[in-house]
Amino acid sequence: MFVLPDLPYAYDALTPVISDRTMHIHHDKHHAKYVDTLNQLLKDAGEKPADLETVIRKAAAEKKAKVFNNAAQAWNHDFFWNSMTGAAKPPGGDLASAIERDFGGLEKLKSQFVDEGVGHFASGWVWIAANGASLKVLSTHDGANLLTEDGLTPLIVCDLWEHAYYLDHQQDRKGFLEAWFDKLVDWEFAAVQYAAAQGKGQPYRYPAPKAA
Ligand code: MN3
Repeated sequence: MFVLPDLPYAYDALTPVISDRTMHIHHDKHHAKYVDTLNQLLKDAGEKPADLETVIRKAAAEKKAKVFNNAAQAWNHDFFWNSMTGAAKPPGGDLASAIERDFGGLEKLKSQFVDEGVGHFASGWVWIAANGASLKVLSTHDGANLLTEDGLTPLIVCDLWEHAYYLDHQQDRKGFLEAWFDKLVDWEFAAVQYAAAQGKGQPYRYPAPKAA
């Protein structure tokens, strides 16, 4: 059984950009539902997978949409929680140099990230990813993520589904993304992912399942 990991901070750590109420609904209801549905689907199929990453790749290859959507959404949400912090510091080291080299600075990366998220039609996710040392901004639809994309390691992600921002920002996706980028990105987490993209250390993995 896959678990619903606890948030890596308090429910009110991300205020005022993301309220305590949004975090309770988003984590305790939305994220929990994806995990529960996935566990039920795996139980019905008699499967006991060792890790969520394998489930996602296998479901994508076998075109099992329901398993894929729930597994990928479980993964994406935990990755999203880890992409944020209530004590954000600017990027440093190699990652800061790469942002300067590939985008011309943090403000330009922000513009590209916000434009990608605003321009993304309907639900999905906006990512900063690395292909080896080089950085890029991209978005994926519905539950899709980068585990099925060869060579791409995600650094951070932001949820573009309306449930992520509607209570706090109503229809203002742009305002949400700007505030999110300025106040909440955990660049230290991104830096660990960036090192892993270049073969230094391990990238983020969803917590291992527990016996039922
Ligand atoms: Mn969500």
